[in-house]
Amino acid sequence: MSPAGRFISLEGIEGAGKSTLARALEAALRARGLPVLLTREPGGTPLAEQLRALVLTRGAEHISPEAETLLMFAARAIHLDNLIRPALAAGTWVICDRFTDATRAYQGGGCGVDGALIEHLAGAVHGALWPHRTLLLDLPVELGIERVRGRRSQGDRFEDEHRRFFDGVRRRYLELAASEPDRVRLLDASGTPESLREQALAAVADLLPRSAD
Ligand code: Z5A
Repeated sequence: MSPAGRFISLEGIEGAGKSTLARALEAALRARGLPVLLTREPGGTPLAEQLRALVLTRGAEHISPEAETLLMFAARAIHLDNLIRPALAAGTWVICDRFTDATRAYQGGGCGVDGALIEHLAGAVHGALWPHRTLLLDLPVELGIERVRGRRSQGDRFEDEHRRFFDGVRRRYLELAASEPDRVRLLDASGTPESLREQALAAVADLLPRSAD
């Protein structure tokens, strides 16, 4: 039987460089001979990607932060059942671009959804299954906005939110890193992609099998 895989999530405000780092980390782990699955939230499976499109695309109809939260966890439940849990059980390393910490930071810290609701849903949807390591890519909000400015012509409903929203998101992320320092590792995302990759590899080094480090 394969040893259980490792679950790594990447978090941060928009433009922090998660997607760029996810690809670099995937390549680095593969180079060490490890089987890797790169996935993202919301999304990751065909049905969960449909929920992603639904929740991220601005529509005329109002969606409350609580409804957003429920949709995030619905997509997460599908993603866990159909992709993440089977991959981990098969010994695959899962790199997930965002997970429940994003709900805590965006819906909780940014939109003011009751933390007790988020924790209740997290418990119901994934219980004790949390990432073995979460890499929090931290950078000033202005720098994140600068990096993604002009990339999308219409912007999605989250990127239309103002800076104060992202300040709240970043603050909540930093609180999470302070409260769970073993799982959530803070990386300085203001430097080059290469420096971020080195920080990320150092932050997961203790998870690597001895022959692969
Ligand atoms: N969301 C939520 O509200 N609740 C939840 O529970 C979950 C998600 C799971 C989609 O997420 C939205 O869903 C997100 C939160 C919400 N909305 N927002 N904001 P996403 O992860 O798919 O989208 P995103 O956060 O907008 O990702 P992003 O803007 O693509 O950022 P990124 O992945 O962190 O960055 P990147 O694509 O790697 O890089 C952005 C740009 O910066 C690009 O031009 C790069 O070439 C450049 N870059 C990257 N790294 C660097 C460095 N180190 N230096 C300079 N430039 C760099």
